[in-house]
Amino acid sequence: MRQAFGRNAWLALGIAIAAQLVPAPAWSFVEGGQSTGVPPADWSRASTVKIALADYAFEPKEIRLDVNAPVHLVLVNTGAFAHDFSAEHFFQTAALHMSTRPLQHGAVELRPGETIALDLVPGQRGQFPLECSLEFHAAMGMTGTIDVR
Ligand SMILES: [Cu+2]
Repeated sequence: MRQAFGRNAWLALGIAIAAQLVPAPAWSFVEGGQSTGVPPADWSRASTVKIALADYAFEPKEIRLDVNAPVHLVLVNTGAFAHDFSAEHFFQTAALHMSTRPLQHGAVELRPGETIALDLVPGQRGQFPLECSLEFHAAMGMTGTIDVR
C-alpha cells in the first residue's frame, strides 16, 4: 500500500514537472470580440480559401492572403497518400482562432480524403515558403508560397 502511494506521488510530481517544461506555442490565439495579445477579428467577414493537397502538389501553388484579415483556410487532401501543410514561418506570424487545433512544428498533416479547416489571421506581409515535409514530397514538387499582402 505504501509503495503504491509512493509511485503515484512520484508520477504526479513527474507530470507537474513535465507540464512546466512544455514550451508555450509560438503563435497566439484570437477570437471575435476578444483577443489574447492580438487585435480582435470579425469572423463573420472571414473569407474562405481552399487548398488541395494532391500527390504531389499544392493546388493552388501560390496562396494569396490579406494581412490582418481573418480567413478560413480549408485544406483538403485529394491524394492517395498522407500529406502535410508545413509553413512554420507563416504560422509564427499568424494568429490562430482559439477553436483551431494546435499545430505540430508549424505543420498540419492530413490523411487521404481528410479535410481540416484552420481559422487564422495573417499578421505580417511577405512571401512565406510552404512545403509538404513528408519524405521526398517537396523534392517531387510539393512546395508553394503563401503570399500575404
Ligand atoms: Cu506530401
